[in-house]
Amino acid sequence: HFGQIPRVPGDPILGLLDAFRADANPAKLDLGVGVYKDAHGQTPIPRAVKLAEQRLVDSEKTKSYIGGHGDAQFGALLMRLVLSPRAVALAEDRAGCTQAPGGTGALRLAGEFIARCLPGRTLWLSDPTWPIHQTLFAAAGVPLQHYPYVGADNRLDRDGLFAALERIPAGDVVLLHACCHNPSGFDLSHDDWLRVLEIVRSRELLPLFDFAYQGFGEGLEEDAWAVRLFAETLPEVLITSSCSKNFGLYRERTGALIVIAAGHEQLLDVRSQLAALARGLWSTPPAHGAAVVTTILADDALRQIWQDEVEGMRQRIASLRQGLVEALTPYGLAERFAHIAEQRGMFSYTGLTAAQVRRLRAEHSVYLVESGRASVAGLDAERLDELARAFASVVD
Ligand code: PLP
Ligand code: TYF
Repeated sequence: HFGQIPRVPGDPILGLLDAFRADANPAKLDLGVGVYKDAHGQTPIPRAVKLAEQRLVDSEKTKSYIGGHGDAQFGALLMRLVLSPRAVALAEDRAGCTQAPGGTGALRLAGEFIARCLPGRTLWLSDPTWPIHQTLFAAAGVPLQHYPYVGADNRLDRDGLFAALERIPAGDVVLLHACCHNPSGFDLSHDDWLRVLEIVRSRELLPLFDFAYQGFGEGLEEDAWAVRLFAETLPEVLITSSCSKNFGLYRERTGALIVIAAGHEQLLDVRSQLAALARGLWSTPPAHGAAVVTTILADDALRQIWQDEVEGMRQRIASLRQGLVEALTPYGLAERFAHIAEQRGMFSYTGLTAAQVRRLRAEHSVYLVESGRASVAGLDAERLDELARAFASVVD
């Protein structure tokens, strides 16, 4: 039975948490996992979530199963948040939402759908991308390829990106980070997106947007710009939306796969397949997180509280980015690390090498992913100078 089972390595990002916890140095700094932290180093439950949960305790009447696509009201409200209430695909009844356990569940469902219903199509991922993309799409049996995204100079490789997209075989699927690219923090400009759209349209590619950080880049509406552009222009789009970060619901596993099809009948065909695939994965999705999101989005007062909280998180991260570059100035490193202030979202590709990251950890108890990715959302404004000093001591 279990005697011959090989041991495999753990999650490269979540594994950092264990190493961090085991580190006895009181001056340790965790810039590993992408989880938002407030000024007290806590990952708080947003006030809007607490208020919604209190209401749910009183109003919830059953714990019976929700359907295979999840809660319909959640789906309707989430699609309006992502696509806007005025989206053409909503008016034409060709957009549908399938609730899933987190963005990860939605991505896995998308992977199963591609593997089973679009056989032979290759899925193109950015290089680099969130490492879990590779693992979960490979597990679903989807053939994978990469397109360039960040160059050797640690800058967005626009030319490499466009050239590679132009060569993708017609009909293939291309995964695009809607905003706040994980791991690099480099996002496309509006002009870049228009160019990507042109290539996707002319090559007849199917875009799959991973939308895990709505609200963390420029704002809730602004961050949906690319998704909405594609959704308004193309007949078919896939979007995985995660409520983990912007609602602070991480462990409640709340997300969805949104499908836009060419017409209502095609949408029903696709949705029948998604329900069947989801049945084999998790049967029906967890209800609590989606009920919280529904309660917040359906209530003007709660929604306002939540929007202000998301904006607060976004601004805090932006000011930490600025603060870190300022803290690096006395060390003559402001220019070298200026990109940290220009990147978007929770993460920054610092440009530090794996060897430098290992030194940061061994000599300063500062934890980054070996790729040089720092979770800016985990910084402490009081300790930016310490961090700058640590950076200065490991760079040449
Ligand atoms: N996609 C990206 C790029 C992410 O960084 C994350 C983060 O955790 C997810 C998807 C999925 O998040 P979750 O499954 O926690 O909703
Ligand atoms: O990239 C990150 O840090 C976040 C959190 O298996 C995360 O997306 C990391 C690894 C993982 C799940 C979530």
